[in-house]
Amino acid sequence: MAKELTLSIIKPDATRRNLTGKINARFEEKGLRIVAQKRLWLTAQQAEKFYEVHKERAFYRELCDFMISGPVVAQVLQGENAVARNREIMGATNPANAEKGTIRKDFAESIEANSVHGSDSAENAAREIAFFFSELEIVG
Ligand code: IDP
Ligand code: MG
Repeated sequence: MAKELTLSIIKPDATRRNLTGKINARFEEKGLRIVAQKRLWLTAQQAEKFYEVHKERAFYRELCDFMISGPVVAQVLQGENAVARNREIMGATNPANAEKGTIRKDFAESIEANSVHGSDSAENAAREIAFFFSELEIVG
């Protein structure tokens, strides 16, 4: 299968606990390559736009507030089947349901403060990558 790209975000609960390196080591150890990366503090408007797909969900407001509570690290991961592979490495949304050895099982604080975001399809990955990065910033 061809190499694929996916968008990953290390969320504010994880940057606050200085877990950026530990989380990135999981991706690298499991065969994904970080081909673009930036640390930034999202504005409310940016968080609302990024999570627009969830705007009808009960947790939308709270999620946006959480995502602007501290810095995040946005990154593009590259590898075989990267979208699905990243979702496996991350684990289930709710850390209580996440498999042993996943990022969320080992690091998440709650269903909301769950340490990482990962695109859920190739189509969403393309949209989410374009939200944060220009083509020039992605170096495989
Ligand atoms: P995902 O991040 O595993 O793809 P989504 O359903 O896309 O999960 O939800 C986006 C984010 O919204 C989650 O990662 C989590 O931070 C937050 N979230 C999801 N469900 C809940 C909930 O029931 N309560 C509070 N926050 C939630
Ligand atoms: Mg999602």
